[in-house]
Amino acid sequence: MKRRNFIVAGAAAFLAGCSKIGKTDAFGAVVDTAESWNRGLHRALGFGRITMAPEFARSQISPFFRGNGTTEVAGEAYRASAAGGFADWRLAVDGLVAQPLSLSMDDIRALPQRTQITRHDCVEGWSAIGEWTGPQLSALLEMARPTDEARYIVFHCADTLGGAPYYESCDMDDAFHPQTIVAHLLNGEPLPERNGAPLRMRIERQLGYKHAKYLTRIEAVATLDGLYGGNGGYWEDRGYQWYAGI
Ligand SMILES: Nc1nc2c(c(=O)[nH]1)N[C@H]1C(S)=C(S)[C@@H](COP(=O)(O)O)O[C@H]1N2
Ligand SMILES: [Mo]
Repeated sequence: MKRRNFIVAGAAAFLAGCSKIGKTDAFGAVVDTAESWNRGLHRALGFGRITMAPEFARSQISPFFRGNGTTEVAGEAYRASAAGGFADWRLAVDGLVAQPLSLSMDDIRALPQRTQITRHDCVEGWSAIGEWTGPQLSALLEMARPTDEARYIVFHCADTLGGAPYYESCDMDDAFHPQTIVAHLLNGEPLPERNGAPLRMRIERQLGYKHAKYLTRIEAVATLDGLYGGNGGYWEDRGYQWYAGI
C-alpha cells in the first residue's frame, strides 16, 4: 500500500508538469502535447516531425481480434494471478534506471491513459483493427528515468513459446513514441488472455511480433548482446528483422 501511494504520488508530481499527457482527442489521431511526447520527438528526430501509425474509426474495429503465438499461459505464477483477476500482478521497470518501479494494475490504471484504434499486422498474413488503452510507456520511463547509458528497452513476458521465453525490445525512439503504450484494455474491456492479459505492449509502427504480451518486466539496457539469443527478440533470435517497421 505504501508503495502504491508512493508511485501514484510520483505520477501526480509528474503530471503537474505536463497537464495534457494521455489526453486523446475524439478521433484518436492527434498526438498529445506532453513533455514526454516532446522528449520522444527530440530524441527521435531532433526537429518537429514524427511519424504516426494510422488510427481508425470505431466502426472499423474488427469484430474478433484473434490470438496468435501464445494464447494461454501455462506458468504456475501466471495461472494463480489470473485466477485472482490479476489483483497481485506486478510490472517491474528496472535495469539502467535511476528509480526502479514495481507497478500494480491499480498503479497502471491510475496513470493518464491513451486510447488508440490501430491495425495489427502479423507477418503470417493477417491483420486486425482494435482499440487499445493504457498509459504511454514514456510516462513509466519518465518516472523510472533511464540513465544516459540506456539505449534499448526490453520487454519480458510471462510465457514461453516452444520452451523459450518470449521477449522483445525497442530503441528509445519507439519507447518514447506517443503511440507506444502499455495496454490493459482491448475495445474497452480488460485484455482477454489470448491477447496478452493483463498487460501487453503496443508499438504501433512495427509488425505484430514486436507487441509483447503477458508483460512482466520492462528493462532499460545498454546493449542487446548476451540477452537470450542476443538479437533483441524471440522471433529476431529465429531470423526475423529487429526493426520490423510496417
Ligand atoms: N508474449 C508473447 N507476445 C507475443 C507473442 C507471443 O507468442 N508471446 N506473439 C506475437 C505475435 S507473432 C503476434 S502477431 C502478436 C499477436 O497478438 P494477438 O495474440 O493479440 O493477436 O503478439 C505478439 N506478441
Ligand atoms: Mo505475428
